[in-house]
Formats: sequence, structure tokens, C-alpha cells
Amino acid sequence: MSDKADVLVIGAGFAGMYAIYRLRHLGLKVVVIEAGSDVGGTWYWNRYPGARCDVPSLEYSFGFSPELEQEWEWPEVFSAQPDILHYANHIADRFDLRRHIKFNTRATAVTYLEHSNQWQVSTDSGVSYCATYCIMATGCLSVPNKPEISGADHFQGETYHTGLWPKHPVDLTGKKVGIIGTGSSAVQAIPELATQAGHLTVFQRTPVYTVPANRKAMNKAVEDEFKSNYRQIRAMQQHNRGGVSTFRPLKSMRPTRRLDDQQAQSNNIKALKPEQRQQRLDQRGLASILGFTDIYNDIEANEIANELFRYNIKQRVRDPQVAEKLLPKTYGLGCKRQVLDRDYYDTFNRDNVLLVDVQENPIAEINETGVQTQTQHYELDVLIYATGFDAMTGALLNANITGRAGQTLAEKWQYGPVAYLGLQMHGFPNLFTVTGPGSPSVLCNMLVAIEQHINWIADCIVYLRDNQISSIEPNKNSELTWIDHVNDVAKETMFTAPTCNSWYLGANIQGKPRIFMPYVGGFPQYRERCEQEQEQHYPSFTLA
Ligand code: NA7
Repeated sequence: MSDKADVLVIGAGFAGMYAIYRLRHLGLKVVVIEAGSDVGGTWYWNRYPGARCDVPSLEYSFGFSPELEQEWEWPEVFSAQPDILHYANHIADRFDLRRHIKFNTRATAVTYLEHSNQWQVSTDSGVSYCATYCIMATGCLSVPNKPEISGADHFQGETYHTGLWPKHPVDLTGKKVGIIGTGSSAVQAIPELATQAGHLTVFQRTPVYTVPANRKAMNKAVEDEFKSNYRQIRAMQQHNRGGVSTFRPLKSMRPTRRLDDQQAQSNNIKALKPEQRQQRLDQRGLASILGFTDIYNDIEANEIANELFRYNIKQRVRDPQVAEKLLPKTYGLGCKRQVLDRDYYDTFNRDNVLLVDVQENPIAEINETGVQTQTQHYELDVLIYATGFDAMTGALLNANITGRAGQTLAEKWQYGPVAYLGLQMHGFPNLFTVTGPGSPSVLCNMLVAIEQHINWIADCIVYLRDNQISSIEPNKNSELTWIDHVNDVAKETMFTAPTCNSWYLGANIQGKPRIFMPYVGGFPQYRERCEQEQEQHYPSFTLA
């Protein structure tokens, strides 16, 4: 069976949802294919205890509907997963989006039919769909990484992955729980799991730098001030490198902390004496260390900040041996995505929590009853993988995309992702990617990045339609030049330091080419480049 549309969208997360809203207004027939049973993408799948966004919700929200902006109320400054999923569901209902979405349906192949200039999407429901345009709204962190550990299938207890957490409640009361990984997901989950489980064993390979999250409930006066200034705030987001406004509500209410002149002026950690650094940490908290600019491009400054972090961990964790294991020593701040936590270090002071360093004592196998390291067996009822994702390229490659002349995306990307502006690939006409590799994506407020991409794609489709142009794709040279630029701007940062291994670099997936995938040059510069293309009628593309 086959069905026809004007635009096929893969994924019903925030990107897919906004694509429906925006493209439907253009009179286009939009069909969305979604593997899950409902909307929400990342926030649909990542239901693990403690899951929470690291961008303030008044900013991590859509700006396309002033009415929605005014009416929606966020209970906390940084929202928990259930509240964000609630927001996604509200949008689906409010704008009547669900009727465009084929739920519980996975795209198994995405193929360009050259003779008809159409994209065909085959699905596991047996129905295939054809359309002129195809938009991959598949998310940046949507393919969970589950490491192959010998014997894992033999484990007789319950097994979960943080990125595929079930919808039904998981009762951990009194159980012996193990968690592999100490990245963002694990750092959020561990304090929650420790309070629910009888006993928690944390299998850590690489310690993390984490700072306490803002855990405040929403202040009504702040919310009101935001809502009165939302247009200005949305405009400010467009000019901020991370897509987050610099709007500061209720300035007069904030206590002014006295710092000596040198501290107040300096944004460089190296310019301060050790006692001044400590004073800043004591007065403004650990997160203030992240505000020094030199720590991101000067190895010496970076190490000073790392050492302050380590000192802080030693202060927090009572058992010196456990504290020592928690100290990150093999890489510096700014290499990985900054992690935010609620009581992470305090959790290791609990009697029912055990930290196992699997760098020192590697996991040999998983068997029927638990995890066996080289020297010890840990009996478990529940094993949780918090082992991350095949980020940025995983979902695109999994979709089995084939472009012109039978070239697959896997062939094109065998040495790493090559795309223009993270929006399109040469050889794949009329196929668009939302927040694809080479765009600010995960280094930006995702909702701001998504709106910008969907608007660009929608405007592009309007231009093609109005000018009777049947296809668009970037020139080969444009994407190569862009990739060089993406690499160049990343080179001088801690993101690509020789000791750094992160999912941004693909380093967490065996065999994945080591390439820094997001664009670190800043959202405003990137957006201007996208706008230039449109204003100048797509000079870096071939229009057929
Ligand atoms: P991350 O940040 O990739 O963390 C994955 C964790 O799992 C990390 O601590 C890994 O250690 C660990 N890991 C992975 N494989 C193994 C094996 N085989 N053995 C032991 N430990 C392992 O994923 P998250 O889900 O926490 O966060 C991803 C993003 O989602 C995050 O940045 C936010 O943007 C939201 P490693 O460091 O590789 O030694």
C-alpha cells in the first residue's frame, strides 16, 4: 500500500510538530512518521527518574505562538521531563497536530526516486509514502547506545536504558539496582534511584564535572516579567550564541554580592590570586567558575578551574577513597556538555550507594545475577544502562537513506558527516535535516534552533514552489567549504582538546569517525549565513 503527500516528516518531536504547524499553513499535505505512540521525541523516550532540561523553560519553549507563550505556565525554572512532555502534548492538541502523524510506525528506508523526483519512505507498518520533500526531524540524541558487554542477554533481572525508559511505573523499592554510566542522564538519575532503591551500585568509567542545578519553583513575578517582554526576549535569543536571551528579570530583587575590584572586573581565572578564586567560589558557587572565559581556550587556565572543581568534590564527599574516584582527571572542563545535578555528590555519602570504578576494575561480563568485574561480582535485581546515544548522525544513518544514483548516506558519510549548514546534503535533492551535523543544534537552545530550521525549510519550499523549481541541493564545494569552517572554529576550543572524548566528537561509539559535529561558531553567525542564502536566492545550491 502507498500514500502520497507533499512533505514527509520523520519524527514527531518538537521539530516534527512545528513542521506540521508551519507547512500546513502553506497548504501542503504533511505526513509525519513516528516510531513512538505519541509526540514529544526526546521527552517521550527519556522518562527516567530525574530527567530534566538544562535550559530554563521560559526560554526552552516555542516562540511561534504569542498566545501559547502567554497562557502556558511552567511550574519550575528548569522543567522536569513530565512537564515538558505535558507541554508537547498540549501543543499537539491545541494545534490539532496528531491527525497528521502515523504513530507506532518506523521508517525503514528513505529512498530518492530519480525518475519522479520524489522521496519514498518505507515503513514497518507495510505502508510506504511518497512526497516531493522529505524532512528528517529525527533528533540529535535519539539512538540509544547500548555497549556490547559479554553475557548481557543472560541477565535474569530487569534491564532498562535511560533513553528508552518504559511508560509504565518502574518500582525499585527494596531492589538491588545497578547503573552503568555517569554522564548527564546518570547524574540526574542516580540521586533519584538512590532514594527509591534498596541499594544502588554505580559503575563509573569516567568521572564527570557537574554543577548544582537551579532547583527553584517558578516565581510568579519573574514569569510575568518574562511574559511582558517575550517579543524582546525572542529577539535576544536570535543574537545569543546559545540561543538563550540575556534578559534578567527583577534586577532590583537580586542581592548584590560584594567582590573586590579585581574580581569583579576579571573574567579570566588566571588574573586572580588563589584566594580570590576561592572567594569567588565560596560567594557565588561552583557554577560561577564556568563564567571564566579563559578556561575554554587556555590549557593552564582550564587546569586551574579543574583543580577547583576537584577540591570542591573532596569537600562534599565524606569518604576520601570514594571522593578520589569521583575526581575527573583525564580531561578538562569545556570538553563535554556541562552537566547539572541535584545532590549528585551527596548521594555518594549515603549508606546504600556504592561506587565501582570500572576503569580501574573493568566489567568482565554480565551474567544471570549481575555484573562481574575482573575482581568482584555485584548481585543485582535491576540493571540500568545510562550509556548515552549515537549522537547527531545515528538516527539519520539508521533510516537507510539513499539519494541520487543509488548513493547511500552511509557511503557519503563513511569518513564523517558532510552536509551544508546541517540542512541539506549534495546528492540528496529536496531532503532536509533539522538540526543536522554542521549546525549549532546541541550547542544551542534546541527549540530556538528547531524553529529557525523549520522556518528556513518552509521558506525554501515556498521559493521553489513560487518559482516552479523542482529540486534543491547544495553544491559539493559549498558543503566541503562549510565543513572546513565547522572544523576550524572547533579547533581552538576545549571541545577538541587531544584528551577530550565526547559524543560531540563521536568518540563514545566504536568505529565512528572522530569529527566535531555541531557548529560552535555561534547561533547568530550561523543564522545570518542561512538568511544570506535565502536573500541571495541560494547561491551555494543547485536549483533544478
Ligand atoms: P553520555 O553523556 O554519553 O554518558 C554516557 C555514560 O555511559 C558515560 O559515563 C560513559 O562513560 C558511560 N559508558 C558508555 N559505555 C560504557 C561502557 N561500556 N562501560 C562503562 N561505562 C560506559 O550520555 P547521557 O545519556 O548521560 O547524556 C547524553 C546527552 O543527553 C547529554 O549530554 C545531554 O545533552 C542530554 P565514558 O565517559 O564513555 O567513559
